[in-house]
Amino acid sequence: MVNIYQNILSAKNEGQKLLAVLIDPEKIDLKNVPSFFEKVHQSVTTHIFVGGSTDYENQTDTVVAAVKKATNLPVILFPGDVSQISQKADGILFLSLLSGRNPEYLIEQQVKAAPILKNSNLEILPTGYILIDGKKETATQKVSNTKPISQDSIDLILNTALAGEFSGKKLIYLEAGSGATEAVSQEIIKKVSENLSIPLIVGGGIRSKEQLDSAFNAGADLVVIGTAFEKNEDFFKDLKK
Ligand code: 1GP
Repeated sequence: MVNIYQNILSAKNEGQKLLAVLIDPEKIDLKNVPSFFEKVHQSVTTHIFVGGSTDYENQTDTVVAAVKKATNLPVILFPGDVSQISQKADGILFLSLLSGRNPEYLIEQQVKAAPILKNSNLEILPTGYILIDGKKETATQKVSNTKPISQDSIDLILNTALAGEFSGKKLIYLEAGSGATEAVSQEIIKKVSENLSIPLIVGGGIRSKEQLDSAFNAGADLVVIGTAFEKNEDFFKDLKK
């Protein structure tokens, strides 16, 4: 069995940076999965995340099955809600939306997911999820009915991340939102990563090798990219092993 969290921790301790490709079950065309993964495997990608704010046609399980068939990389669910749990994945980001004040996404969805996860082999990764203003209204904002934190409120972002760590979260995810116009700033990543002991995930609006490197240099341990690969699979060529 893969030990996802231990591997992320070891990578952090060794200074090895991690890249997750995000697959949105509502957007991927199943017949393109094998060719998509040929490109993924030539790149420095280390993890696959599967999820989105919504999955109206319940595609998650089918997509996870196709992805598992195409890769040996760890496949981690990044669910928008309790309906997006597939037992075929390796792990799940057990997210609490710490930036918001909507109990539905702070604890209610988690209570609903508990009996499903109790009887599953998915590795559970407790994650403090922090929405940061990426200058574009995101699906997560709309679905969760919460507001992101302004990029100017660095102390609030830091204190939210610390509150997550002190509550026992094993990961903190700074999220500018899928397709964000503005990615999370280097200043925020630096401040949070310097003050956190647990691994830091950063995603939203990263669409170039330069942005990826600057997120890593600022202190991100794992970066998540989705939209840039959806729009242009040639981007993988810039990220060759
Ligand atoms: C969104 O952080 C992820 O949840 C990835 O964002 O699609 O903008 O790469 P992008």
